[in-house]
Amino acid sequence: MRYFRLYILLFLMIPFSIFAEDGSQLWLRFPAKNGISADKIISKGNNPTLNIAKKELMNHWQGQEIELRTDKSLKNLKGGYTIKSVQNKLVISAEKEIGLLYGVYHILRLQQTKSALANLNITEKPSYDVRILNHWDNLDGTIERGYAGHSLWKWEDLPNTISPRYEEYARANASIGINATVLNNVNASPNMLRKDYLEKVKALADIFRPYGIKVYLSVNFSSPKVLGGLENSDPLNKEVQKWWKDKASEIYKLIPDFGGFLVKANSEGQPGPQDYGRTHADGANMMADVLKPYGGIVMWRAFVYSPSKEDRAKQAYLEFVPLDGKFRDNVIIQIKNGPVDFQPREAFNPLFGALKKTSEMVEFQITQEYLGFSNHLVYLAPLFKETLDSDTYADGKGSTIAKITDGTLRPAKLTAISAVANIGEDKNWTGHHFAQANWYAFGRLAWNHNLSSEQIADEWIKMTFTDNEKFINPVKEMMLTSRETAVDYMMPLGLHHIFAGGHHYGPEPWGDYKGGRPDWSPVYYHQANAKGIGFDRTKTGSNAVSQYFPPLNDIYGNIKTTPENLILWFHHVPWDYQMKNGKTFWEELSYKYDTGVKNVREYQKVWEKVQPYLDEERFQHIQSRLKIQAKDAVWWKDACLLYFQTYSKMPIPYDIERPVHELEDLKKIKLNMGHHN
Ligand code: BDP
Repeated sequence: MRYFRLYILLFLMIPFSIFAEDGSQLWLRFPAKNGISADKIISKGNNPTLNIAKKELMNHWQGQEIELRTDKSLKNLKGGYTIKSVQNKLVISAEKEIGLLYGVYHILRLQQTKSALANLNITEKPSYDVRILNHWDNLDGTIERGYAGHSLWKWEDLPNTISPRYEEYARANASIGINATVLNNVNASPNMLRKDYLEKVKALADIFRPYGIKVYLSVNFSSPKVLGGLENSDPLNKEVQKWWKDKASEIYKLIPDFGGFLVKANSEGQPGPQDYGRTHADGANMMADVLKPYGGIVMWRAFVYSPSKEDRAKQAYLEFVPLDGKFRDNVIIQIKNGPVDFQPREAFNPLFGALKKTSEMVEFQITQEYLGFSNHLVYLAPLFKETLDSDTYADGKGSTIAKITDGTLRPAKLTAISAVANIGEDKNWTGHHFAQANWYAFGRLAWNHNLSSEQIADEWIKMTFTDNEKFINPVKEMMLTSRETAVDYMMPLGLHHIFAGGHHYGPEPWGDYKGGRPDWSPVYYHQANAKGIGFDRTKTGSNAVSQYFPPLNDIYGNIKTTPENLILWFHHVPWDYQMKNGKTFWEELSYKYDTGVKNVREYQKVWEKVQPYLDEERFQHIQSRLKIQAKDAVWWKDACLLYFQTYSKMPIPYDIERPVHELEDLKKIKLNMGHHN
C-alpha cells in the first residue's frame, strides 16, 4: 500500500518535473541526453576537466565527430581555444584542458542558439586573466545586499555534506568563462581564516577545480589580532608578518591553487593599515609577500572614504594616486566603476588610468542593491559597457577603461575584472529570472569585452527562453532599454545616492541624517535649494573635475559641454537652466521621471504579449515583478518630483500624469530592511 502511494505520487510528479519551469537550469538548456557516443570523441589522457568536457558532449552535442586536442603552442591564447572544422570533424584545441572545456561550451552555445556550425574557424582569447565573482556571503548564511535568498555555501554542513548546487554553480560559471570566486563578504569575518573554515573552503575548491575555478577569500585586516591573539595587526610588526606567512602556508597546504586575498581596509569602519599609521601599500605588500611564493595575488579595494570635508567622490583618488608605484607586482587595485558607489549612473572613476605603475581592475555590482533588488528588470550589460568604453584620455585619446585594465595599453602584469554576485539559494539562483542575464553578461564581457550588449542579450534570450523572433525582438528591446529606464525613474540627469538610508530600496531625497554621517545623506548628494539642484564638482565647488585627464576636466568643468546625463553629477544647475532641447531643467527632470514610468508600463504590455511563447511559471513570476516595478517607478517619480518641487516652485508640465501620492505620506514609508548606511 505504501509503495503504491509512492508510485501514484511519482506519477503525479512527472508532468511537473517535465514542465515545471523554476529557472534552475539557467541558460544551460542543451538538448538532454542525446549527445554523441564516446567513440565520436577523440582525445588523449584522463583528466577531470577533460572528462567533464567529454561528458557534456556525450550528453548534449548532437553534431559531428569532435577532437579535443591540447597543444602547448597555444599558450599565447591565455586559457583560450580554437575551434576548426577539419574535413568531417570539429577540432577544439587549447593549451590546457580548461580551454577545451570552454571550447565545448562554445559549440554547445552555437548549437543551442541555432547558429551556423559549418566551416568554423574560431579563435578565442579572454580579455582578462582573472574573471571573478565576489560573493558578499557571511558565515551565518546571510548575504549582504543579496536578494535571492540565503547563501549557497552551507558552512555548517561543509566539508562533510556537499550540496549538488556547488557543482552546478561551477558548471554555470565555466560555461561563460568565469574562472575565479571570492566566497565571502568584503566586510570579512576573521573566522574565515580559522582552520575549520579553511577545511570547508578546501571542499569547495576541490569541487570547483575541474571547472577551472580558483577560490579566493576576503580577509579581515585585524585577523592576526582577533584570531591569532597578537597584540596588534600592524603590517610592519614582524610577528604580524609571520602570522600571515604561517596562514598562507596553512592555506596552500589545503588548497595548492588558492587564488589570493580580497581586502577592504580602512573603509566604512573596517580595520586597515592606517589604524597603525601605515599606508594601503604597506598593508597590501605585506600580504602580497606571503602569497608570492605560491603565485597568489592581493586584490586591494580602492573603495575607501571617511566622513570628512572632502567630497566623497574624490577620496579614493586622493589616497591612492600618491601610492602609485609602491605596490608589489602581485597586487591589483580593485576599483568600483564609479567614484561614489554603484549608482544607477555615475561618471567613471577617475582612478582608472591615473595609477600608471599599478595594475587596476574594475569592480561592478551585479546584485541590484541600487537598482530595485530582485524586483526590477534591469539588464546591466549597457552599464558595464558604458564603463568599459569610457575614454579616460590617460595616455591620450582611446585610453578606454577596457584598454587600461586588459593590458593592451599598458602591458599590465595582472589583468582582472570582478563583480559582486547576485546569486543565492533561490531555485532560480538570482531572484528575478532576468537577473540571470546579468550574471551571464558579466561572464561574457569578462571573457570578451568587445561583445555588444545586444549580442549578449540575444544569446541569453535564445538560450534561456526561445528562439522565436516574436519573443526575442520585443524582449531584447525591453532589456536593452531597461537600464536607462531605471535611471529615468530613479535618478536621471546625474542624480545619485538619493536612496532611502540603510536598505537602499526606495526614494528618500529628503533624507538628511543630522547627527549621523552627512556623506550618507541624500541631501549631501543632490544639494537642492531655491536656486537649483546638483553637486558642484567644478572649480567653484569640490573640483573633482580636476581628477580627470584633459580634455575631460574641461569638458566636465563646463556646464555647456558636460553630457546632460551627468549634469547634476558635476554641476549645481538652476531650475530654469535651458537644456539642449529648449526645455527648462525642471521640465526636463519631470519628463525624465515620466519617461521612466511610461517605459515600465510599456514593458508590462510587452510581457503580456509574449505570453504564448513561454511557460506559465516564468511568465507569471516576471509579470508579478513588473507590477512591483511599475508601482515603484510611480513611487520614485512622485517622491522626487513632489520633493524637488518644494524648491523649484514650478509646475509639473501639464502633459504629465499628476502625482497619485502625497509627499507627506511618502516620507512616512519605512521599509523594514535595516542596514547601516
Ligand atoms: C556599499 C554597500 C555595503 C558594502 C560596500 C562595499 O552598501 O553593504 O559593504 O558597498 O562595497 O554599496 O564595501
